[in-house]
Amino acid sequence: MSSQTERTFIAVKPDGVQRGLTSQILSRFEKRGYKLVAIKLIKADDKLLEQHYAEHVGKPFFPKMVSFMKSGPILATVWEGKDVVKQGRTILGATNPLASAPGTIRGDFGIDLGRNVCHGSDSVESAEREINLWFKKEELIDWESNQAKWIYE
Ligand code: IDP
Ligand code: MG
Repeated sequence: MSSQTERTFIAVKPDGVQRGLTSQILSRFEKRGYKLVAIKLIKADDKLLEQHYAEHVGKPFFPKMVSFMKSGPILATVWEGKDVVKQGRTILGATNPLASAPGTIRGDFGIDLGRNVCHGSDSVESAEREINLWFKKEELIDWESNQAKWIYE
């Protein structure tokens, strides 16, 4: 059971929200069988983005990336389920959409690296850190899915 409580942070970036892709992205995680435990539309500020992308601070692309991430609302979500961090990255596709397989979100909806539609945590540790950055404890909802017995054996 505990393997089913792994969580990941998935965000639809401003390009994905502007292009009306949010419902399709949510749908891919829902249909796979993952459980939504938090969701909100948010306009990120410099502080949040510098913490979120701490590993990229100082890189040449960083200022442009931050201004893009501040250019509109982001749909922030948390999903729960077995192996959801790794599977979430697979559902998103490769960082560069041109290297992403068709069938992935970036492979289906993106072309340029700086407009790759979505974000997903890259490890269980990053997921925990990012979830705590983007959400307050009380925004994470514990609930039992009636579908669980049809998804897990
Ligand atoms: P990830 O989003 O797949 O985890 P990261 O390497 O963590 O990829 O990079 C964070 C985001 O920064 C990417 O999703 C992409 O939008 C942007 N990015 C990464 N490298 C570059 C670059 O060289 N030029 C422009 N944007 C970049
Ligand atoms: Mg990353």
